[in-house]
Amino acid sequence: MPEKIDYDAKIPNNVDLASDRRLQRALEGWQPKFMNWWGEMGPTLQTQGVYLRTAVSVGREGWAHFDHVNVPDYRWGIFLAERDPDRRIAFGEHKGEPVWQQVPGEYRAELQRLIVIQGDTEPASVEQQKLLGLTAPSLYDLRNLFQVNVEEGRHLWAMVYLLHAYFGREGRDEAESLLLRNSGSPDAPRILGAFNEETADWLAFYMFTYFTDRDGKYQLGTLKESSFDPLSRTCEFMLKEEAHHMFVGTTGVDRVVQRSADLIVEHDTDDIAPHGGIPLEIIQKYMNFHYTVSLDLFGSETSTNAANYYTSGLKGRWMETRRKDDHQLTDSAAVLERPRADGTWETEELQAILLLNLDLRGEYIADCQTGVNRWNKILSDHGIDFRFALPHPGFNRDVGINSGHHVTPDGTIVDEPTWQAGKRKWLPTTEDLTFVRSLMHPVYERGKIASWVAPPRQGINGKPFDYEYVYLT
Ligand code: BYC
Ligand code: FE
Ligand code: FE
Repeated sequence: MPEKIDYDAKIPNNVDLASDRRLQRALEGWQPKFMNWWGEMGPTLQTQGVYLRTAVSVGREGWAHFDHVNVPDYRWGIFLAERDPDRRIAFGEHKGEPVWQQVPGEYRAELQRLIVIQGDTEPASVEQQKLLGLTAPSLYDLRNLFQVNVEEGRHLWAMVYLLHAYFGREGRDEAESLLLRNSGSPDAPRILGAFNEETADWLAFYMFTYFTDRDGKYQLGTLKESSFDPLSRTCEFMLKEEAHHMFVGTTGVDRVVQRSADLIVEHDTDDIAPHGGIPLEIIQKYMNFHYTVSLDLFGSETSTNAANYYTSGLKGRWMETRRKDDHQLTDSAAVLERPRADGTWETEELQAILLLNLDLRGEYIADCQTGVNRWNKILSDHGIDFRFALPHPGFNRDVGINSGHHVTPDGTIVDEPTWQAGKRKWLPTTEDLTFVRSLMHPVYERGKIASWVAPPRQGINGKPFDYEYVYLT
């Protein structure tokens, strides 16, 4: 199994593409379509070079190389984590059998669907973030935006490789369609709801990379458990890149909270808008929005789709191999909290295998809480009493058992008028969005930063904050 990445090839790869001429030609046919899509739907801001990380190896150490590159010349490639020749299926009815190197006929449709859904989110996020380069708060942030964008582009490549290599003509058609749907398009929208929302400002970008990229982490984590080994190995490598996206989100929100807290202390008032800061209530509303649309990405709490994926061995649980049970779940139970029409919650016990989306969502929620704790620590260190909180998982939901119910952030089921009256307090209003947008001005002098966010503690790859991360014309 070749481990070194061939950078002389048109499409950098470690899958020995050169040995399969048909596949290579098919992917080289898709490549200019990808470049057209990038040109039209990718970042609006043109630069003379961005200090980017490019994958050069998939090994544990030193997989990345940093240098200024012209963004359209980024080497998008196909990189799978190393193959474990002894790997066996860890769950479901095929548990213990060797993993699959080809797609079993009976699971073809389901696997293709999972890969298409995953692939659809990657270019969608680039489209959502298209305009952000016009208003970045610093060159450091601008660089991080481009880094996230090129890697989401590479994640699209990762899924397109699987479609081309393993799903024949249908797979090639799906690969084309991934470039034809567009975020927010009325005729051909992206598949999942959250990926049709605008990422209209940088606070939204930090929230998106914190909450929505984190859904990516958990979904990729379950696909990494897949019995279809090429999918597993692709996801394993994507997860390495994904860590940086979440870093951008975590530290981005840190820095906004830090700046707001500094301004509250400095001016001895919560009303920091006149001082160019974002009030804590608005940060909380953004959190409520991005968290809840991300919860929708886990699908319905009860899902026979998810149960079938599990039994067939297509999609596992988070940290499947570390779980201490039979990895088949044929007779385990789990509980679900369901809103009732009379405004109370009922607890229902169901087969665990029907509640796998809920299981994954639970892992995700616990992880999200760690961010909230660190943001609250910033507030308490400043002697500020305000505390951020994740809303109840029933709040503001469009997918699953809570859709069609009105649930407040503290978990009270309310009627329509109460919901309408409360909404302004819980979710960003047009005025809030307009205000945040009014703060978004590009700050592209080295070492300078916008009014509403603190500088990062550290730069990228050991470089200082005032490094020239992006060459502008
Ligand atoms: N919007 O059994 P159910 C990332 C549909 S993010 C619209 O509840 P299932 C990234 C569903 O398709 C990670 N429709 O759902 C982050 C089904 O339709 P059918 C992306 C939705 O299948 C940032 C019906 O409702 N990866 O990587 O168990 C930047 C009932 O389905 C939605 C994946 O999602 C929705 N939100 O679970 C860049 C992994 N939710 O069959 C990238 C692959 C459900 O009735 N996807 N529906 O027509 C999956 O594993 C599953 O498809 C889902 C849904 C978890 C998404
Ligand atoms: Fe991604
Ligand atoms: Fe990501």
